[in-house]
Amino acid sequence: SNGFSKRGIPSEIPAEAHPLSEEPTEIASNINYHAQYSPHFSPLKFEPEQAFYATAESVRDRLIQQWNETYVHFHKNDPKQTYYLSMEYLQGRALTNAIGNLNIYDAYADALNKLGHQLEEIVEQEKDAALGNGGLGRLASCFLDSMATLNLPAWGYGLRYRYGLFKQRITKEGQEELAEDWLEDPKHMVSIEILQKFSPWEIVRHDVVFPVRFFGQVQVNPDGSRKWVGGEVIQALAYDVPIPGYKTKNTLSLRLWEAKASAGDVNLSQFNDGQYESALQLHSRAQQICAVLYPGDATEEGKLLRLKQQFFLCSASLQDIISRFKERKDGNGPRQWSEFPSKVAVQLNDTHPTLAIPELMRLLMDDEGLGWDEAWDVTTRTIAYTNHTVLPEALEKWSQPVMWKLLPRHMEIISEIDKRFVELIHSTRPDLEDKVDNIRILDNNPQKPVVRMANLCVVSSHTVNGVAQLHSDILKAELFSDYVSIWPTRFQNKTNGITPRRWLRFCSPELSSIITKWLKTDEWVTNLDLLANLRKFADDEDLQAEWASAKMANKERLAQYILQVTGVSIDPNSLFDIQVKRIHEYKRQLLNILGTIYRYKKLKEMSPEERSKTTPRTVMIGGKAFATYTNAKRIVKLVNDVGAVVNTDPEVNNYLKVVFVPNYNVSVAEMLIPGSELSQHISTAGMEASGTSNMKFALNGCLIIGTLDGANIEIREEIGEENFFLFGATADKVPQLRKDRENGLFKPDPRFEEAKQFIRSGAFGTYDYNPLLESLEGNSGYGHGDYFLVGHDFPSYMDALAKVDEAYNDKKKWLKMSILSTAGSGKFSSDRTIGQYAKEIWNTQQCPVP
Ligand code: NBG
Repeated sequence: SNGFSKRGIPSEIPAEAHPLSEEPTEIASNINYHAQYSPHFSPLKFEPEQAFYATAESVRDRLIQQWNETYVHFHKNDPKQTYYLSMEYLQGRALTNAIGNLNIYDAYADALNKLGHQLEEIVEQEKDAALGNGGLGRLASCFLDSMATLNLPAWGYGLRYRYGLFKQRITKEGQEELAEDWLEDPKHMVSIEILQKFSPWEIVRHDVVFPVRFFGQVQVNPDGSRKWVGGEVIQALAYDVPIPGYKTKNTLSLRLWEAKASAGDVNLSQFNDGQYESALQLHSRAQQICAVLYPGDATEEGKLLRLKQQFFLCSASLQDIISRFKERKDGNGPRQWSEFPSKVAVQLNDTHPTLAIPELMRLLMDDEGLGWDEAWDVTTRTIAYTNHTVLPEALEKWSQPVMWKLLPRHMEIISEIDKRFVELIHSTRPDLEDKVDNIRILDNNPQKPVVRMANLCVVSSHTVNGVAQLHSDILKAELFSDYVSIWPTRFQNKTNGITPRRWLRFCSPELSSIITKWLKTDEWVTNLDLLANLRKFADDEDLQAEWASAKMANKERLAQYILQVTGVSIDPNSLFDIQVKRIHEYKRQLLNILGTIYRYKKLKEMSPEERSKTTPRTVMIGGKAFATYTNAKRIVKLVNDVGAVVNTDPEVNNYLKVVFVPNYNVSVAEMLIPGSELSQHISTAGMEASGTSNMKFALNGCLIIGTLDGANIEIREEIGEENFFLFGATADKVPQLRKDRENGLFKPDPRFEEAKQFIRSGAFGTYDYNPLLESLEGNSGYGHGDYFLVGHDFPSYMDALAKVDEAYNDKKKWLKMSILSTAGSGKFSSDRTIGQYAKEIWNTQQCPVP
């Protein structure tokens, strides 16, 4: 011991940098090297936290090597590249994924052993990079993994938020939000000797900086050309996060922009006069841009900030894309702009990066001198748009006056696109004349003039896609039906997928080795359709026994975790029933908890004898509620209140436990999903565009109780309807059911009334749940009158739950269903999804690094 810390680096291991060796001893030296020479900590300490950073930096050496090779290879071969623009990425932790993809997991485990550490413990030190809200951000991260694994030339672009998605703490009051500082932990304030804000995975690119303008005015030049001038200019500085593919050299970049003021923006004379704040004004305004992931947009300031973020991402990314395009000249001098769409595919992840459209037009016309028609042709052949929701509140609309102020040149361009679209309707589609006000881009309602971002996307993209078959059908039949009649071939479906690396291979090594053993190959990790070969063994007793023991190990690990974070002890022999996702009324966590309440009430009424014949169940619900979404927060509180009563009720708590899993995030999901047996995907039909956790659960052999919504439909098709617990109204019936309800034709099921009454009786405490219960009553309308049809679907939901109990009691049958669920999940690999985007939207080809 060196006398400075409990644990120092073993002195017999030399500190040497062997960045590429796969020998555990050499890796240990390399980790040791980083522990001593990367100046984040005192070199005298080597506790798990320091060991994590040193390990991550050692892995980063390898990533940088491959990443450089990939860049050089792409530069030389000049393939068409995809640029994925997204305001969100939910990367989660990177260490296991990186060493898993690089195929050096065991070597790192050995190396750390030599240094006196356990890899499992080191992995736990890493903070989740939570630069996203939910499914949309996680999808972007799965897509990056697949693009790298499939050797596709691509870049991800996003923002380097200082604070990602908030951290959820559960108190007696319900949910509390805390700033989530993924770049540093408050406890580091004492343990980091040289304090820096950093993530070990990113590479700051001081050589990649672009100016981004806000406000200002449009200057008209003598030749009639226009130029955006004045206002304020903020610098976008690139941070690159290497994205390794699985067992390939190809390593892509997720380029995150950070906003900075330039050195010249300090007003030194003001500063010297003691006016520090105004001297540094632009610095502080620049800092605001990337400060938080989703600034509250209830205020005008909040809206403006969010719009600035969106533009910042679009402008910096497009300048970068254009400079790369120009850099790669062909043999005959500079490239023709008409070639741009054959070198560049830009994918907009929802409408958040819509401003890429007018920004590309502006750069082409005002900076590069193209005429309107040429610029429009290039833009529309380059841009494609993915829609992720039909919920009205998620369809972005920006105030025209705010846009004119912040982005005057872009508003000119948007107005011109709008005008030309209206002219097109006038001249070619008189039949749509009376609809033109709804489908044009500008909504000129004098009370509240807005720009409709989804309309701008549809009009300006070569391809528009939904994220599951039902969702894509609904887009075509409803939201975008008029555009379909104008451009029938523009619309496609791309059913979402998930990466099998993170979501099975690495999060459940136990189940993975069983699969590899029975399939006699591990090729399923990159060819997930091979899982179908498990079907023929679904009845095999040996496989079933191995399957059951892997599940049990994962359940025990999960039970440990739940005990640690909630203090509630759960029984690994009970049925683990999980619903985890953002809390939203349409996702119907309320239906789940009402069903659970009814179950509790019935258990209470039973004799001990009767009770002992029931199927013990552990209900776990987790997810974050948006900070200002009161009904969602009431649901979180209700689940916690129910848990507090049920879990301490000695009469029933051997048969039912109710746990709210706090702070649900990617890492928590990696723990929950492998240990799950039943998962709930119970949205009102037609409202969940796809869902992606349903795919993760199914892949891990967890059975689904669900509605015919989003990707549930396709999952059920693949794994067989006998292996899916279906209930609820179908999407086509929903509008009529809402009308019926309005006309007093809805007769609530007595069980539904009983459950609600039980809450009102004060069984779960004195908190006022009336506002929540009232959302289930009264006149129909968005957000009230049971718009989400909880009452309608309740009886069929209870019947489906009863079928679950029955199936679970037959262990062999359940195991078979579980195996068939995994076997039927091949379609839901994001490799399949990305392969389809590449072929059917981007027209890009693989470009593997030799
Ligand atoms: C979400 C949908 C999910 C879908 C993901 C990814 C938004 C706007 N949409 O159903 O609600 O799985 O996108 O496509 O976050």
